[in-house]
Amino acid sequence: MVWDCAKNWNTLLYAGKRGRKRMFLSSAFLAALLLLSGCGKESGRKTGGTDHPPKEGSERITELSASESGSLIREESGGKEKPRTDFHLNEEPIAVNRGEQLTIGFSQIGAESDWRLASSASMEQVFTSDNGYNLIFSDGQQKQENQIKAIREFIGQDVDYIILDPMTEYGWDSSLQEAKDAGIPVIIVDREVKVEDENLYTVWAGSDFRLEGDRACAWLEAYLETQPGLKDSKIGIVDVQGTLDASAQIGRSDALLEAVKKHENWELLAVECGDFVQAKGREVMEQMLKEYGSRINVVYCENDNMAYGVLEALENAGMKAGTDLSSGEVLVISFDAARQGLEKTLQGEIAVDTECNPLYGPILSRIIMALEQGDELPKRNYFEEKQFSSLDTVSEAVVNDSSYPVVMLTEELILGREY
Ligand code: GYE
Repeated sequence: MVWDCAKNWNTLLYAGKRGRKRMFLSSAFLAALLLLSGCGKESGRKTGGTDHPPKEGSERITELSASESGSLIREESGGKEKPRTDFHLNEEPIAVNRGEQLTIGFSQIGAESDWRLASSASMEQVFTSDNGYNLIFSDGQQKQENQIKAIREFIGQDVDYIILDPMTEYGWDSSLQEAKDAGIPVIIVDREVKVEDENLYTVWAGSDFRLEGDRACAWLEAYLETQPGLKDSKIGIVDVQGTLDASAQIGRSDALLEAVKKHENWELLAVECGDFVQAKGREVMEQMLKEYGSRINVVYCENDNMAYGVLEALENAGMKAGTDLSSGEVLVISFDAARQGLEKTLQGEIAVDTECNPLYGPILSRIIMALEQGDELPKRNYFEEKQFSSLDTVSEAVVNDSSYPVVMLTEELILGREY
């Protein structure tokens, strides 16, 4: 209860320019506001949905639109996870009659991948002047120092909110402290920040990267079990990692390390960074092929663009991507589920593609509206995601006793997606 009250105080006092203007309010009036905001009684905010994915399988999921796949399903607050269904990517972005525009400073990482381009487009589609926003978009060009500079510029411009998609997890304490001192709320999206004081940002929304990795590994485990000829054979794996110290890399790499520990016959031959970029993915794969050649059975590739590079390298080396390991094919695992990635999955070049949804513009707009209204939001909010394959041999991936359905890809499904 005490913790809830503290959080409500924080939300009320920390709601952008309007929040700052409110700070002259007398403490008696603030106490009244605290009561109104739900302190002292159960919050009336509705939650619903489920932590566990539906078990109906591919049929129902094929019917869902791509945008639905980005619903925000889980909130984590006070160390507990609760279901949450009140933000959805498929809802209209909010255009409320505010009477004044909100200025949003958005620090984007760069343009390294299809995923990143889709996320920038989503922001630009939602944060328009028609929707009541003035968006200042800053491209960090793959450098954390540029992002820090952008935060400082946003502070100088006295923006209403800062949205940060942080390149790596560490190194944000001072700039976020400066934003806090200036009374500007910071929303972290996609990757996470690790800061000494969690109050330096208001809320985080993004993907559960560890779960993505766990689901990919669970799929591999289930697939190998369907291949009796491979039982107990050594499975040589290489990991083409994303940008080091980025949450997406950490979660996905950790999942693989853990899975390798659990399987005596899985051998992690090499781990190399391809920076989430196609050309680097190809280079790294070329190197690994030189060193390990046909010992490589599985390439665990931490995003689609690097997977495209990996596929080029395999082709140039005269090797075939596929799932028939006993005939020497190399099984490629990927993440993001961008359109081209899914096309390659449908063609069988990528065996399984685990979704990471970049269409977070509408969710951020809803988060901002909630903050504007003084609502209390959970600190951490996860997007719901799917997993796609064109093989029908594995219908679910099981992680920590939860079953996650694997969606059977169709051309129609790919065409219906937004990215
Ligand atoms: O997987 C990759 C991008 O942070 C989730 O960054 C994001 C990752 C995504 O460049 O394609």
